Amino acid sequence: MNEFKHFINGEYVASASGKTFDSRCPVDNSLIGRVHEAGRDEVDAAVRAARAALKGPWGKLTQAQRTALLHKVANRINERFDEFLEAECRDTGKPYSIASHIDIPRGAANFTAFAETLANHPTEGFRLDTPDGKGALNVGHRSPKGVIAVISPWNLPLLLMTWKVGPALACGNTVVVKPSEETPATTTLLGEVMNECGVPPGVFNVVHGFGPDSAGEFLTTHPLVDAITFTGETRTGEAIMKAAAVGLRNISLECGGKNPGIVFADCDLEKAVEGTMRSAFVNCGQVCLGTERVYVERPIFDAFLTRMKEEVAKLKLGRPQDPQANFGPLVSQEHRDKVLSYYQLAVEEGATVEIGGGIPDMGPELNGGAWVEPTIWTGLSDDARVIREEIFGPCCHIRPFDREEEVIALANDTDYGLAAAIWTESSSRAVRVAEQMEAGIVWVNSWFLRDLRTAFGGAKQSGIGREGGVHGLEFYTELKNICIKL
Ligand code: NAD
Ligand code: 6OD
Repeated sequence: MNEFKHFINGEYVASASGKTFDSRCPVDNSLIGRVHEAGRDEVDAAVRAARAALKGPWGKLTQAQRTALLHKVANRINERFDEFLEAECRDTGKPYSIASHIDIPRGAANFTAFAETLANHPTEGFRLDTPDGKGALNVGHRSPKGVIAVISPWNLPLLLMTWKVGPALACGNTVVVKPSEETPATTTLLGEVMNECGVPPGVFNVVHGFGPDSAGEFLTTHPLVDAITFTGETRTGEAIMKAAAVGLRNISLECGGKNPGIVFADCDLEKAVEGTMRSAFVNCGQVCLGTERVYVERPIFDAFLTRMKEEVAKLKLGRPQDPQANFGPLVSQEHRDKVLSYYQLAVEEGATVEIGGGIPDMGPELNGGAWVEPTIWTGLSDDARVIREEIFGPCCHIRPFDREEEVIALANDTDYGLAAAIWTESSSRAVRVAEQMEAGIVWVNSWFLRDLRTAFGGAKQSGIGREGGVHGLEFYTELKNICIKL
């Protein structure tokens, strides 16, 4: 039986209360292990360990020494690649073919990319003229923000956790991570890697549990936490923002989306189909950047829909280890209930189910898993709940449009503003439309193509702040101006 304990001050510790909860594999609902649930005491111990490490050996390292350690961490994740892969796929059910390309390599790369980018970024300097003619020099100086609480989701567990832990540590902070209750494994395993690489105790801490009245709330309300970085649902982001208001702590919020894909008649049809297939169905549709609303210019609407249905029919559902499988289950039974409720709602709201819409028969060994069919709808009105609310499942609605201004208005008609994908072979149209998208990230003729030097984050209810590249510096460091009178 696996046991997932907290990782505090370099050691694995059980909950003093003895409270645990089950971790189940969504492929077949089998039991993976028991997860210890942190109470206030474990969270307090983790935060205090992180505080002590700030001023201890971690705080005394040079930037170059920290950078070298973070490279070591990335290398060690790659050396233990198969263990991370197996743990991630057991927790999430995602195919090895996907996690071995996306989750684990990016989990490692998040340490090297940010260590390099942040270490090499200059601060500002200004020479000021003064009445005595001698002048003054202003020099920007960045110091670590302090103890950072990292609250992460279940859809890309290692990738999205290290996406925050990497820059936090590169900037000299210490962290307490609260991974999703659904996916505790890879974050727990990272503790071992930190110890193997000689990262000082207390720099990286992990507490397990749920959100309200559990580890998430205890961590975000802890007065010795200096800032909170969060990825997850918009409603949870609101709760975290309220918690952060006490003590005026800084926040970085990466939240939900209801992202549009816009397919113009002058696109390369096969490219658009391939990209939209990925953006709607990869990771079983559980990607915040995924496309749930597809708008297709009328002359190619029928051809696009036909090709999409052909490609959906070819998706291969199967166990993570199956090399042919490119489509796994949803993360949990609870999430499956939510997605299936939208499948039913779509029908009630008048959708035509073009393909899917139900539960696949996976056979006796897998029918207990959280499987749903990949699904395409047409025919919904623009104010349908299925069009307006984030579902976070393998489904999209495809609607025709006639004019560029019309589709820009439709794409922006949402409370969210995370991402958009535009498919066109006209570069001037691509730029014109991209500039009008109310979103933090716009892809043209691609999707989820990530350059870690670029800004990442959402507009409107998709988040607050930008991370990635040097943009994370604003959140992960405190910028001080030192003015020297000459
Ligand atoms: P969630 O908001 O339910 O949970 C995220 C984390 O917050 C979990 O660790 C959870 O335990 C914790 N949490 C919940 N309530 C809390 C509280 N009151 N206080 C402190 N912590 C609390 O999200 P999820 O279901 O894990 O992930 C799916 C959602 O995440 C989707 O909405 C998706 O769009 C979003 N997401 C956004 C991005 C992005 O970059 N914008 C990336 C991935 C996922
Ligand atoms: O690739 C990334 O850096 C990133 N933050 C991806 C987010 C995916 C959301 O599900």
